[in-house]
Amino acid sequence: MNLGARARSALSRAAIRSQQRNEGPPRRTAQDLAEWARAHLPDRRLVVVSNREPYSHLRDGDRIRWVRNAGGLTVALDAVMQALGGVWVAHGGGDADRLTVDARDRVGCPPDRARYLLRRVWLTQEDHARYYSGFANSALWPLCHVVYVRPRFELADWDSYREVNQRFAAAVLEEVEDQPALVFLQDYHLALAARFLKERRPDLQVAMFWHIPWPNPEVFRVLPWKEEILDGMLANDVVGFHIRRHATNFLDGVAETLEARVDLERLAVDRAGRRTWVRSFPISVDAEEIAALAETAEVRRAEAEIRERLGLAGCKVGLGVDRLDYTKGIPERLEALERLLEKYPEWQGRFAFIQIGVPSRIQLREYRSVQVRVRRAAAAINRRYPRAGGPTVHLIEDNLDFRELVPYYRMADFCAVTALHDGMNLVAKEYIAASPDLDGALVLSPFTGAARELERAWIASPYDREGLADACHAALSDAPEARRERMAALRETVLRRNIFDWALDVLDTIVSLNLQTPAQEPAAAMPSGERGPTPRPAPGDSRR
Ligand code: GDG
Repeated sequence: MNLGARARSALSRAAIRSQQRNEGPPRRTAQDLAEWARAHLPDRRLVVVSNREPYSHLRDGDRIRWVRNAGGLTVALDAVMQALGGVWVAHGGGDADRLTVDARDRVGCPPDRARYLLRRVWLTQEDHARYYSGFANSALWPLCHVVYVRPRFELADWDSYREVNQRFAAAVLEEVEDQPALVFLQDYHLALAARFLKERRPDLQVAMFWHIPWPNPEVFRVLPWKEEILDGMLANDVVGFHIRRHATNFLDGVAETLEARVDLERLAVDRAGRRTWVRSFPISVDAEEIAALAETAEVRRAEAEIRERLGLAGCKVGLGVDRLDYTKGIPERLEALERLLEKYPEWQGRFAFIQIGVPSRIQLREYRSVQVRVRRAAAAINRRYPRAGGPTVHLIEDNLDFRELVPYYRMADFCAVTALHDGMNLVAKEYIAASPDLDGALVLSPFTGAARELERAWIASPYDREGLADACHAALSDAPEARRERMAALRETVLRRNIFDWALDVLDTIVSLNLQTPAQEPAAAMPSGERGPTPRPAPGDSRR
């Protein structure tokens, strides 16, 4: 063993010991976040804005019930809002949402013990078809994820997107009245909202977090409304991405598209007398809560029940958990698993794979088509490699409650996260947080944001079927001590930076960078790395 490998192994052993003693670096908590807000936002309202609401109300016969919505963004920010209070502005999508709001379209959340207000914005079916399914999910989503699904650009979708962004901004302005506020916009549905907010209230602090990748300028420049999208985003004081590459892609796109001073060293854009800071903040999960949940007797019982129900006795188990989205690389994963069984026949009959695939955006053709591909690939494996206890691939097309998901995480011998391109991918971190006995392995695509942090995962490209099959084999056959070392190191990473660290970093950066933002156009010389004004390509320019 060379020196590097020895040092890494010693560190991992230390990590195992520290995991076993449940030690580790001091962790940020919801309490820390609340204290930070009391100290730094004493006289300002906090307003979070996202398309998706954290809780929906649904009709259930004569009754109304509420559900907490799944999805990385809503789950993460709900924990933050419960700690901080304030207002969350979002689209009211539940069929009983209108029946549960007050005269100002607000409802307390969580509905059983209100900690903050949810202000619902109403969208018509036409808005939904054009702003959400159209521009957001058929233009921006495929544009930003470089996965070879061609984006569709429709003028009517774009018009609707602008109009809905205006409506979200109007709801925020109503909520803040004439008070100072920090408005935190979420994701690609709301790229124009900051511009509408600042037009009316230039004094508001406004920041945006872009939860999905930002493409390189070669890809970005096909967007017919690229100037307007960038103009909208540059109305924010801070724009955040998960990783530095997405931030620099964004800055490169600005430099190519607009007349602006792009400072690659300070990661800032100066334009029309104001500055936008661009930063990376890798998001995480509420790791302690997931870890605690995974240790409960209820989860252990559920795990045993699942093993029994799916006939998994004596079987190694692999797991995938995703929205059924073409970006998540699910068909590619199943093809690699078929190759695993072919190339390493010792796993035939001794290995089962559980794929939880939450139906998503099913009104769009590409999403229906990924669902069909996944079903076919699972059926093909089950035909070719039958297993005595039950099917080799169990496809669960259901939206489970998060508590129901944890036993699957806990029981899996490996979890496969094989996104073709992703912002972060929270499933990778949730799986690690839910593996307290260190008996698990992560097979991870290098095209996820998580791969930057989770270096001890088995990194394998979903585009390389052979390599991915080999990585799954390695994850299954690794010696027990080596597995534990890897998992301990991964857990240390995930537990070191949880969702509260992310929120604190983002909010503290917004507050402190805003203090540094020059009121006037900065006259100071730009440091090296600066790019001067970039000429806007003329119409008909061959670079378009
Ligand atoms: C976007 C970006 C970025 C899954 N199945 C169920 C369920 N889930 C939850 C998981 C996890 C979340 O959904 C998925 O999070 P991801 O991060 O993988 O992906 P996206 O939803 O595409 O999120 C992504 C994220 O925003 C945050 O910034 O990481 O890159 O694409 O939390 O647990 N939850 C429940 N039932 C399920 O069946 N309750």
